[in-house]
Amino acid sequence: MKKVLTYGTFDLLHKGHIRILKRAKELGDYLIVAVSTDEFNALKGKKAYYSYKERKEILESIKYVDLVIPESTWEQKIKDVIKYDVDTFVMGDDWKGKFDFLKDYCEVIYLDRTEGISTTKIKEDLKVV
Ligand code: C2G
Repeated sequence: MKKVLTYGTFDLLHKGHIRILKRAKELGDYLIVAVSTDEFNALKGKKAYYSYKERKEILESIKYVDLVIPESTWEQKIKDVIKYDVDTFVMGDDWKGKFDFLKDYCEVIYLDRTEGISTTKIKEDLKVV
């Protein structure tokens, strides 16, 4: 069984998230998503609208997703790749090159980001002027 792993906040789920999860799943048979905890988001300078628990519940309802685990540090990726016997690590290409150190442990693939949509854009567009 080919296992794929990806990381993210996945707040205010949108088509960009769905498309990367779909393409990530197409690279294997089992997709693990490490979703950022609220505390880790604070480290990333992000404040998610949905809590970790809610974002986890939403991701678990997506047909492409097989397992959701917490992302609580920048340093956990190698441990996760080994612990879950991951074959392929996937991220959007806004992260291109940032996780190449994982190439010693698994395949590393950066997929094109979906243009024109982001959680930030959604928040901006919904702001009542
Ligand atoms: N994404 C995308 N297209 C968009 C928006 C996001 O393909 N329009 C992808 C991102 O490239 C990322 C994933 O969706 O691979 C999740 O995006 P975010 O929730 O913004 O995650 P991020 O804050 O980039 O956190 O350790 C890695 C970090 O946790 C990544």
